[in-house]
Order: sequence, then C-alpha cells, then structure tokens
Amino acid sequence: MQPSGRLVVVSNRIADPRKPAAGGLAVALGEALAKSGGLWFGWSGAVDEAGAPGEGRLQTRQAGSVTLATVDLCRQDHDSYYLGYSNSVLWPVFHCRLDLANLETGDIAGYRRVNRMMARKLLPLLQGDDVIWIHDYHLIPLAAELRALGCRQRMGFFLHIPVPPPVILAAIPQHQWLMRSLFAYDLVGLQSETDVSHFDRYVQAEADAKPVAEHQYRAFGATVRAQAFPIGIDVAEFERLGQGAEAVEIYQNMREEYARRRLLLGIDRLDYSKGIPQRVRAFRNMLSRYPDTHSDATLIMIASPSRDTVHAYADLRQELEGLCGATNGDYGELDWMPVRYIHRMVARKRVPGLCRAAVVGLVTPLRDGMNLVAKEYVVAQDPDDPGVLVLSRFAGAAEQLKDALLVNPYDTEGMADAMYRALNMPLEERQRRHRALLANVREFDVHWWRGRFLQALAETNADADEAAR
Ligand code: ADQ
Repeated sequence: MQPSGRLVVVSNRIADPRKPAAGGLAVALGEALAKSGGLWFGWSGAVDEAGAPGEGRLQTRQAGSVTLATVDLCRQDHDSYYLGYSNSVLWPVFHCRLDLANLETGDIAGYRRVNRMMARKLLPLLQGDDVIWIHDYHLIPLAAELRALGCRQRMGFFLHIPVPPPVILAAIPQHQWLMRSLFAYDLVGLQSETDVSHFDRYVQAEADAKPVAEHQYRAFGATVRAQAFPIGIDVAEFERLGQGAEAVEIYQNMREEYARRRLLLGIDRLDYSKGIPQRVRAFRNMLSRYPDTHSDATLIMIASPSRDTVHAYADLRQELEGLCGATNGDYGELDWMPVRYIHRMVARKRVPGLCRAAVVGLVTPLRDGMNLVAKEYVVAQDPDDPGVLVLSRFAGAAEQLKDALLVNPYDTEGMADAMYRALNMPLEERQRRHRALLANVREFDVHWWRGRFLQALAETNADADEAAR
C-alpha cells in the first residue's frame, strides 16, 4: 500500500530533482514527488541580511510537475537555528561528541522560532489528503508545530543521522521536549537497528513509553511507530555515471599517473564524525610497520569544505593539514607522496571513476547514520577485479555491509592492519566479498528505501485518521 494523497517533502535544503548535480536522494524523492504532483518545501540556502527573525520570505517555482517552495532565513535565524542548535548541539550530540557540543547557548530559541515559522509558511500550501515526509535533525519539532496549527495530515519523519545511546541524548538540556516532539509524527524512520534500540531504550527509560505493538510506542498521549529504514543509493544512476565520459577519463588518468602505485581512497565532507585524522594516523602506522608499502601505497583523501564557520570544523582542518604534512615529510620520497589531501568537492560525475581507480575504499567514520560513500564504492568496482571496502563498524552501513573489512576507527593499529590486509587480499576473496556487498547494495537501494518508508507511513493507524473522522 502506498499513500494515495499528494506527497509533500520537507527538508532543510531542497534540490531541483531534474538537475544532474542533485544526487541520488534528490532524484529518488523527486520521482515520488513527480508521481503525485508533489510539493518540496525547505530553506532556500540564502541568508536575507535585511530579514527579521522568524520571518522567512516564501518563494515558489515549478520544476516539472513538482512545486519547489523555499523560505530565506535572516542572519540571526541562520546563525541560531542552522549553525547553532542544529550543527553545534544536535549534530555533535547525536554523533556522541559531547566534547564538541555547545550546550549552554540560547540557540534553542532560534531553532524553535525557525521551525514555527516553517510551519506557518507551509500550512497554507497544504491540501487535505497530503502525506507529509519531513527530513532530518533540523526539523524535529516541525510536526508538533504543524499539529499546533491544526494540521491533521499524516506525517512521517526520517532521521538521517544516528540516535545516540540514551545517556548521551539526555545531556541535551531540552532532550525531553525534543523526543516528545517525535510523538507528533505517525512514523519515525531511523537508519539502523542500533538507532531503533537506542530510541527504544530512551523512550522506555525517560518517557515510560511501552511498545504497544511491533514498532509502536505510546507516550505523551500519542502513539508513534519507529522503525529502521536503511537508506540506499540510486544504483542504476550511479552505474550510468560510472559509464560516462568523465568517470572513464578520471579513472584512466589516475591509473596512468599512479601506474606503479596502489591507491587507497577516502571521500568525505570534512566533518569530525568521519574519522579523517584517525584514518591518516592508521595509514601512517601502516607505513611505519609495513615497509613494503613504501613508495607504493598512496592515500588519496578528498574532503569537501563543510560548515567551516563552526569552530570545531576549523580546528579539524588544521589538525588534518598538520597530519598530512607530517606524514609526507617523514615518509615521502622525491617521487612518492604518501598522502594526497584535497580540500575540495569533486564533481559527482567523477566519483565512480575515482572509486574504481582505488584498490581500497576507506570509509572509517567514528559515527555515521549510514554513509553512502561505502555503497558508492561497492557499485563502482570492476566485478572481475574489485577493490576492498574497509568500513567502520560505527557506520550505519556496517549493519548491512558485513562482507566489508569491518574496523574500529579508534584502534589505530587494528585499522592499519586492515588496510594492509586489504592491499594484499587475494583476488578470489575480493570477488567473493564484492559479490555479497553488491547484492546487498542493489537490493536495498534508494527506491526500496523510499517505497518501504512510504508504505509504512500509509499503514500507520494514525491519530490523524481518527481526528479526521
Ligand atoms: P552525509 O554526512 O553528507 O549525509 P554520506 O552518506 O557519506 O554523508 O553522503 C555524502 C554524499 O556526498 C555521497 O554521495 C558522496 O559521494 C558525496 N561526497 C562526499 N564528499 C564528497 C567530496 N569531497 N566530493 C564529492 N562528493 C562528495 C547524511 C548522514 C549520513 C547518511 C546520509 C543519507 O550523515 O550518515 O548516509 O545523510 O541519509
């Protein structure tokens, strides 16, 4: 069963699903929106310097059959809602980094103000039988704000980042309010079973919520269904990109340039959750303990700039530059630079070619909701001569991709050993692992994810239905 009404997607940022740079998620959501003649609502990405707090300017435009509706944020709202509460409180705490969380600021007011404003702007655009799908940690209280304005439509929420263990979550001064907000939804989608178990333990301990049926919890006078829907990639789209001229060209260039060398690759946003310095330390440790890797193994790290006005990100950049420089200084030769670090985004069309050129894919976050690079790396490989995925056990993807070499990113020696093992893995083992990984990535792709979520949302015995009767 799929919901019959129009689909409304709400996310912090929106993308034109018809643009090639949009990426798998935008394309997958765009498809579902196009089918129902849907609406996509979110922040425009622009800061209106002349705007007033809580007053976003609404703009709408058509992208085929999809309506894109955006609001601008004024400087104060952007700083407190986006940089502040979302990215300096929720992001670090949900990634278990209490040491980086700024829990004493007053940014909660801006977070609530923007969610309330978004609800006010969205409400008049809604139709009676709409099905509303809200995304990610920026917008946790949006359903509660919409309900307070009388919205009775079915609403689902998907959290793209991990749920931390209850004892960490409870460090947020407003944790009760935040989690109560989730009970305004009919369905809460999480990335992994670990996330569901953390949610389950939290609501039982802090809200005395009891599971009333499979995946159903009752607390705060409401019932919510909470379940894992591990997100996937658009495999067909990524394969198409892989056959494109730009992917083939970068693959050939890399093979030529590094003809005598073996490449290990990391592609990330430069974020402290991604375990990037830990990865360089492990690589350095491998160089120190396995001299046969010298003048051979080369680590390519492509880390795109992200949230660089938040302090923790600027510190990370400095640390990484120091580590890469030191490793190259200590181990490099005139004709071999062990680490190539590029602080930039690479064009999406090149990503499959880069992944294919690397004999080892390093996806080693300290915590990650899912991590789509792990899945992209698998799809990009030559099935006859595939590379090896080294994957952190703390990425949501590790619950599905059990045939990767799973590592603990805090264990420098263990990770160095895994890198070395990956570099030297026999062909037959690489093929066997790759077959199993690819089958999993193919089966649980982004279309499966979208379909399962929307089906579950359609099946919820929503209070919304009762209220409407
Ligand atoms: P992110 O933390 O952004 O997403 P991820 O899942 O790794 O992380 O997706 C990143 C995407 O951006 C991938 O498609 C990747 O190829 C691309 N990308 C990253 N760095 C790049 C670079 N330097 N150049 C070019 N492309 C780059 C959040 C959660 C994740 C969750 C996703 C989806 O943090 O855990 O998997 O949402 O739910």
